Amino acid sequence: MELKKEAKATILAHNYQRKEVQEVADFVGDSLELSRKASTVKAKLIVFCGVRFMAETAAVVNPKATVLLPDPCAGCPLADTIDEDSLSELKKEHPRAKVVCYVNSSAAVKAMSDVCCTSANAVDVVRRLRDEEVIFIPDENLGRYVSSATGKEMVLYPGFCPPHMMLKPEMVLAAKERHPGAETMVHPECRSEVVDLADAVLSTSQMLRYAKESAAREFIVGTEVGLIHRLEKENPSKSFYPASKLLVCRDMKLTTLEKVAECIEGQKHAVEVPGDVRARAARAIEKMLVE
Ligand code: CIZ
Repeated sequence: MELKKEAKATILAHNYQRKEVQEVADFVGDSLELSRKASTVKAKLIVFCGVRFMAETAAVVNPKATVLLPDPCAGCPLADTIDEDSLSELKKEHPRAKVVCYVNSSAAVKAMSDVCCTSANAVDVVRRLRDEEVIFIPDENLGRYVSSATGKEMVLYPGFCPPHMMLKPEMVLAAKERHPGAETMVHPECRSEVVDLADAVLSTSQMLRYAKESAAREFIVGTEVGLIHRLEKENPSKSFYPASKLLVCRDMKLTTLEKVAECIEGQKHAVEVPGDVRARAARAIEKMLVE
């Protein structure tokens, strides 16, 4: 991409992006990997092909760079389930609790939290808070999964990711019937009845690692369908089947090559995080990055 070179931009893309967008990116990963990458990128211009909370996180960890979001409408319905007021209420009810905030949340909500986590490190983050009361926001399914993996009871919040919630047990059972030799990997944002049917419950980066290392040749994939591109590219001799073709995040798919080019050309859609929010959110995000 000539434009990218001319603008000296670094393109970061999430694992759920369209395959042609992943192909022009300098780095593709999950939100933990992308946050780490964003914090060390030397370029002054980062084009973030993902959704708003991810671009905000990049802007928080790298305040010297301008972060562009190719489609300013690319949001996250899960992040939108919780705002500062509802978190305030919860904190009032549990004044001594530590707030563990899933990275799928606004910078303002992160700024009111003690530590952030992603699905790749949520279990480790919560384990470290063994002796503390914990409020886990905003994904209830992930919270429930972490709770059962760590044996720790937590105050949960009723947020959910619409595409992952769309996956029902009967769809997984039907996929298993179609592909009897396949291993089933599902994301911890799925409902617990789906998690119970899986051979492995994994974040996207963990799925990529698992598929590479497993002796299995076929996999049913219970997460957003965009991940299939990397799974196939990195494992050409193995087969990957979406648990359901309905697992599509519309917000992730808003980013197209045309919008990437337009935003670089016009230096459009910079993501701004106000200074006071940035400083407080940075504390919770930095704790996640060193975990
Ligand atoms: O953490 C992320 O990037 C998300 C949203 C999913 C995953 O498992 O990678």
